[in-house]
Amino acid sequence: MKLTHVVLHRLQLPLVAPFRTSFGTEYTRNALLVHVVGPDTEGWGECVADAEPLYSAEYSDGAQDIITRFLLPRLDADNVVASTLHRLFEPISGNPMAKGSIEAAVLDAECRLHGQPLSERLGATRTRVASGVSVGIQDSVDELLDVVERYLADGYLRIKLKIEPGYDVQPVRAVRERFGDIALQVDANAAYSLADAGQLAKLDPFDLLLIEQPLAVDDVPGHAQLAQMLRTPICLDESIHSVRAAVHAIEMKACRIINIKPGRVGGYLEAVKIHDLCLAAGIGTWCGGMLETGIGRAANVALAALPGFVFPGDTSASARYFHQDVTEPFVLFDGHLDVPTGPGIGVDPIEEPLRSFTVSTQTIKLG
Ligand code: OSB
Ligand code: MG
Repeated sequence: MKLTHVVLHRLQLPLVAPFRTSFGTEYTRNALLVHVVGPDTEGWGECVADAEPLYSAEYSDGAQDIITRFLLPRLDADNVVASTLHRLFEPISGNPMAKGSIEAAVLDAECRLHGQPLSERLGATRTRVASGVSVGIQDSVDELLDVVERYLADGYLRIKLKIEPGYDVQPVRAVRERFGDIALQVDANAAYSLADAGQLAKLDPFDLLLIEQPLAVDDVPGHAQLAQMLRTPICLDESIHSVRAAVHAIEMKACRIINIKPGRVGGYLEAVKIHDLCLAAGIGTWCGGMLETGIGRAANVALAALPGFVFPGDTSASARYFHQDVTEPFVLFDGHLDVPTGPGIGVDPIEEPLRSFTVSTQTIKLG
């Protein structure tokens, strides 16, 4: 596939409510959209790096720099092939979110060229995906109960509570007592250490689906030890940055479940490989999210339609994040999002919201 240029769009979308996790509070989604353009096709991808390097080492300005200076120059503009990009970018260390965003845009362009939906290209077996919602840390348990009540009324099929030391057992107990037998899980974003095992074990009586990334990103052995001490299944997010990392974590019995985020692992094709590995190894998976706009969400929903995604994902409706999305909004029906059926990711940015949310653009000529 021939490409002539790439346009990077930096966007700022206000969130409907601040999103607080153990690593910080986000008020705005700083999105970096990658638009690849050729004579016969075009495609869109979303870089999930945030403005600050808190969830991971990558951040928007850095990702833009890596993309323009080190990744795009490696492309052969006359022959860009999505399935070769992972290898092509391998000499550049790390930076999976930057790499994955280019791959996503190129995949979209390839699929559009062939009139093929991305879901089909990735191997999807479903036409709609079950949606959960990730609930940020609230100022009080009463406020948390109100927020959860609203999401359940919206129809979300699973609730994920963000936790941190000092805000764990009490909110979980309150939600369990108030809402009974709902599908409930927690995400610590690496805020605990192995010395907190006793405290984390106090979550066991609440029959959580899983506890996501309790320990540090580089502490896979610690998760293996913790797994022996908890009844609640451990799910890894931050620690799984590649297929290899997934293989090691599974061999070590550090997790029974993996949250697959395409950005974190360097792209949708790598995400499919981790999915396949998990399916073969009996490891449960679900599709995570990074507060994506409709561009990244469309691709995530396509991925989440693969058979190994046995738990509802953090694939929430546009309205959970934004008053106005940059695409036609994703809407919840019966707790599910429909998988787009058009070519590629099946959605396009709409000119007006795209323009008003854009804070800068950069055009890079290829070849
Ligand atoms: O740890 O899963 C996470 C959002 C930003 C960064 C990290 C995480 C999250 C979420 C929200 O939990 C997922 C979403 O709804 O997109
Ligand atoms: Mg997480």
